[in-house]
Amino acid sequence: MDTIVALATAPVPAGLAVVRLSGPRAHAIACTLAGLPALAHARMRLVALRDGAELIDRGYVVAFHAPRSFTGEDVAELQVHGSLAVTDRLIAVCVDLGARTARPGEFSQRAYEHGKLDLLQAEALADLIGARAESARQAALQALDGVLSQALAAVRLPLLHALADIEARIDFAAEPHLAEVDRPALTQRLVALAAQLQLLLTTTTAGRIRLHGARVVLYGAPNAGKSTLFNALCGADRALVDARPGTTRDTVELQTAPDGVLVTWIDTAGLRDAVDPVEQAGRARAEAEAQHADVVLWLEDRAQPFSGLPPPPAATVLRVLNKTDLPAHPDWQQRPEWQAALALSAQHDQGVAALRAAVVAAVRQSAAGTLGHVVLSRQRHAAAVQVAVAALERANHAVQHGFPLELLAADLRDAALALDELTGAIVPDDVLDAVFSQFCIGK
Ligand SMILES: Nc1nc2c(ncn2[C@@H]2O[C@H](COP(=O)(O)OP(=O)(O)O)[C@@H](O)[C@H]2O)c(=O)[nH]1
Ligand SMILES: [Mg+2]
Repeated sequence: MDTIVALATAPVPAGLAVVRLSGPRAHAIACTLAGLPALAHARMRLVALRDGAELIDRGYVVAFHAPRSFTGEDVAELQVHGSLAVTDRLIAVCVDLGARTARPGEFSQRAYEHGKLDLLQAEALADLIGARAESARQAALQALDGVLSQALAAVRLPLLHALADIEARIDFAAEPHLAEVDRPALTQRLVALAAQLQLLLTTTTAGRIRLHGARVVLYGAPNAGKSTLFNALCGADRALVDARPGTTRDTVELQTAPDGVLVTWIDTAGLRDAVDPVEQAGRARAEAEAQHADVVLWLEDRAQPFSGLPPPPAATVLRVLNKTDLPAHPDWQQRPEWQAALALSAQHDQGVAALRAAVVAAVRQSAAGTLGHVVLSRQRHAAAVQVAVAALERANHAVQHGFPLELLAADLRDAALALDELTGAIVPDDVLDAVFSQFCIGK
């Protein structure tokens, strides 16, 4: 096994930086740099780090002895001044002394290979490092602690028992004392396992919202004040909003974290001229955004009559009446569905905080999930669970129709395999590569 080295902190000037080594030569290289004969486990030492006679920097060195380290291998960390000149030179010397530079995610991959983390936990670690809000930090940390792995084990173990049961009957088919398969009981077991997985699948939306944020779309007729409200809600000045001007999409997005909840605000733009075909395309896009939104803010101008827009196609719609600083149009008195609408003035920042709080509450509800801390957070997870559910359904079909036990066993094996791919117990190399290549170098 090679010894790898990389900068574990961000490659920018900073107060401190950490260079990390992992592998059989990690301690020897650190000792050479520090001029020490040996390094005790987990004890920091202030040392002069030298390339031969030349001082590179002064800093701390700490060693972790296998298997009591992040990767499960011998690890050494050099904590130095956060200068790229220092860390580049240190890494170059480590390479001279026999290390090679690490690939993206290679430290985490080694931790996985040495059983320090399962694949779900390795992904959770990447999510934790990338977490931009409390909701994401909490979700990632729960998964890192193994709550998702445990929820899957609770399905996998009974599944393996059922499989072992069937395989025993196949292997000892000639034995007269072995009872027939109790098909109704087996059906019951399989249905229960499939239901557990289906429940897990329902957490996918909550997982996405916790880790990547809820999509909140501003919907409404031109001039309702969507862009003004967008800016007020984001608490961003124009410059920041303009940071992502009409790219290929007709919408402007900005992410903030009010109250620790990640929200991507989406202003649907381009609804300027009702007869213009471009405007029609813009409206179609706005409607598509609304359809995929977690929350839609339907904005109307209270000083004007109702726009006549159709209700947006979304699960959660919050009705908002804007321009309360102007006299209300009498039309609104005849619209009972708008009586409970939040009234505000985007331009004068009146009522905006209340709307933001209402959005946070709605997002919290969508992120609540059905299994507490357990959420599926990636497409990979949902896809694998779906494969397992489909295999269990095939197995059930086989049981009910009296198919040969061999077919039943194959279906159960497929289901178990899908779960094993998820945790990484058994996993094809391309899946591994896909997971770890999402990491940055040094993680
Ligand atoms: N009086 C008043 N005018 C507003 C308010 N919010 C927006 N406007 C004005 O309404 C017009 C349209 O606003 P804009 O945000 O561009 O609407 P959009 O087309 O829905 O994005 C602009 O002239 C805004 O200044 C408000 O609360 N009160
Ligand atoms: Mg606008």
